[in-house]
Amino acid sequence: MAPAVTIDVVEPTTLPHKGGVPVGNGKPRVDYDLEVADGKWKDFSFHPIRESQVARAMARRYFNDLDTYAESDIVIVGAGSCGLSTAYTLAKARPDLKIAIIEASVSPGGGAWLGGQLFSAMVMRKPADKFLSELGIPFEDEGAYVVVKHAALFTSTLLSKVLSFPNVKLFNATSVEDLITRRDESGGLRIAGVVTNWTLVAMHHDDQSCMDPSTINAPVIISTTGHDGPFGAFSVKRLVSMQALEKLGGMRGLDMNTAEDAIVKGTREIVPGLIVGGMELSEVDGANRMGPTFGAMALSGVKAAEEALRVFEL
Ligand code: 48N
Repeated sequence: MAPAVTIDVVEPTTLPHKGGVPVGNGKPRVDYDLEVADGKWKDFSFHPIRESQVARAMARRYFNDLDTYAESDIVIVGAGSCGLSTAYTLAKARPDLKIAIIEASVSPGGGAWLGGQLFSAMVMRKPADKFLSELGIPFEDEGAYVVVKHAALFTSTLLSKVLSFPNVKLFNATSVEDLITRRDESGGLRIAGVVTNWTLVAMHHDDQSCMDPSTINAPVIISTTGHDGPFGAFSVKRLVSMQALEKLGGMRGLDMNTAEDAIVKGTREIVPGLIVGGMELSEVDGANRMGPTFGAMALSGVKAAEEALRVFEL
């Protein structure tokens, strides 16, 4: 078996132009010393492994996380731009809190991978540029608003920072199927956790035998599941079906100026233990939609985090 070859990065050597036309932006070509490069691959091999080591490395961590977060301090339902902004703000402010994010899709990020109508650039109206600066995300300043060159730059940067916090665990491809409820002494309803299942399981309850869910207990749930759709507005629709909310207001037509202020200022605890933010809130309040501008999602997330922190004020 070939000896494990330690991979040292071959420093690129700047070779003089070989008489060719300068490539790229006119800077000198940078070529690897191909002989050295070839040499390093000749005896290359990864460290040996047994397949079960990979299986155990994944399973041990996943089931340890399930055990750890079965009792969380805060559960965020939905890892779209609002949910991720909430998670970032909370995790940064309170590294002592255990924060579980439940995301139905395999890929978190919700609707924030593109700006609008599949265009790449993402618009945020000021003062949401302050959140971008906090994250170190570059943008073009257009006066009343700023533009991130690609929405994926915002979402991937935010997601990577959220996942880097040691007190945050993302359970993606996992759906919240229901809410855990309690009655207080006066008979009032309080939300006390979430009921979860793997999304592929949740999508097949009608064609398989009983596939019961699992649970996460938490004193605070922040629901940011987006506006109504196949998965959207989950928690507020469930509040109506359990008669904890009389009815939904239903999202109204597009009006950027009205919508973004209403969503940010309206982000709040809807019933004890359940805070709603982002576009899910538009379904409760009958707020307008804002279309392809995302500042309200970021700042609704900040506000949702602040509402949750009241519960944990030291
Ligand atoms: O991106 P969304 O849908 O929701 P928000 O509120 O974070 O951001 C909304 C924003 O993308 C817009 O809609 C923009 C501003 N346009 C407005 C307009 O006028 O058109 O993310 C929600 C996330 C998604 O990733 C879903 O997969 C997830 O929530 N989700 C769930 N996750 C777990 N359990 C559930 N039951 C569930 N339902 C939805």
